[in-house]
Amino acid sequence: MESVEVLLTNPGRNFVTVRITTSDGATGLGDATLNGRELAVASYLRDHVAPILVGRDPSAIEDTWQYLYRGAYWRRGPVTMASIAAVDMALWDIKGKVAGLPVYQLLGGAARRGLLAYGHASGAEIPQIFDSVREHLDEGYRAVRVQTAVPGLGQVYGVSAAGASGSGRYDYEPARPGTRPTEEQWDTRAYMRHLPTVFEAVRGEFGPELPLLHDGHHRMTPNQAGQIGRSLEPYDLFWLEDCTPAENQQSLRRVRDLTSQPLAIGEIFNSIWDYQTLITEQLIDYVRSAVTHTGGITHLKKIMDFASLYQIKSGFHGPTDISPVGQAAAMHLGLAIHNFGIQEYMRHSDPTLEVFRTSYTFADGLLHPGDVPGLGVEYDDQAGDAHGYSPAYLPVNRLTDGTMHDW
Ligand code: GCO
Ligand code: MG
Repeated sequence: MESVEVLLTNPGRNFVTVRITTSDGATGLGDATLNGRELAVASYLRDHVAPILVGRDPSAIEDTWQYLYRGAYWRRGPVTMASIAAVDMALWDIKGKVAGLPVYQLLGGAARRGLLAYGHASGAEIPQIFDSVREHLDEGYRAVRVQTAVPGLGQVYGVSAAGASGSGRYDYEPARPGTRPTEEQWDTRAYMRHLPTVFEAVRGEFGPELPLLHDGHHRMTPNQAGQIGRSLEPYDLFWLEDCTPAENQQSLRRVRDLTSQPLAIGEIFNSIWDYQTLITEQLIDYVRSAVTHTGGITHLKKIMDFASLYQIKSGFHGPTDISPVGQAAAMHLGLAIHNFGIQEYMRHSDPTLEVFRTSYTFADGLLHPGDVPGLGVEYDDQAGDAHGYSPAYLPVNRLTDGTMHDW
């Protein structure tokens, strides 16, 4: 490796990208974006990773992974694992370009024609939710996540302010510009009373076939998660996501005892160890990790192979705070593994797609990473340099009495 650069850009939202150049002039890109903590990853990469990579063999992907993971002594954690992920992706990108093959071919080749994708519908009231679901169907989506406002509460995370008026679903932007997070209000009982009425209406309107998903954003206790899972069973959800914080993996036993609802967990996890109990006890159905936050293609492939022994599938995290490079990496991996389940997908904004030139496609509800050698994404320096880093944070959540809460 001749150079390891860290590129920061904000074409509407912040992205951290690693670009590795080899002595032969080949370049590879990796995504290290950690929403709201971007500068910590950029420093980790610039100050501690780039200097020790220069001069190393770019073809030695597994060895480089172990060198960064074991060599740091301090293991795991989102900053470390996003940094390793970005280097890993860039090395797979280079290997593909050198071989003249798309990365999915290096991972074993296509195991399906394309990746079933789901998008985010949301709204304040049922008619707006219907409109938002319809917009997705018109776009070709064959699976839709449904999020709703809650009567009595103000702005709720996951419900796009623009989407609430029936338009602007591409404006999904969880991090809000500013130097401090905004605060939202939360009431779990009000949410639990309201949510089944929304799914009853959506299922009634769109019929039994459309896969519907929902994200609980870690807001419930295991008992509450079991109750909401049970009350949603009649509406046949594809999955209920992050029903409870899962740092305590064993708490999912309680949820499983209470409901047969398919469960997806893991977007804030960053290593195979976060999944050990969840996978071996079959306490979840879908692995939600992002390639970007879980040590890259090399590590997430290991998690998925482990999960395959327990009939657990992928549902990789893919909001717009994963850059197009991270999205492409997820698509190559998803296309190649046997236990693919579904891929979260939202189109990035036009300014973002001017910085990151993608070659993946979305047609008839299916994503495909394309056949360009490597990951298939190019970085436009001129467009990237036009937008500097600017602070933006996810909101925080408080209960109505002011207590800090998960979201
Ligand atoms: C999802 C997520 C996102 C995250 C966001 C945090 O399911 O897509 O929950 O909305 O909250 O990516 O940065
Ligand atoms: Mg989520």
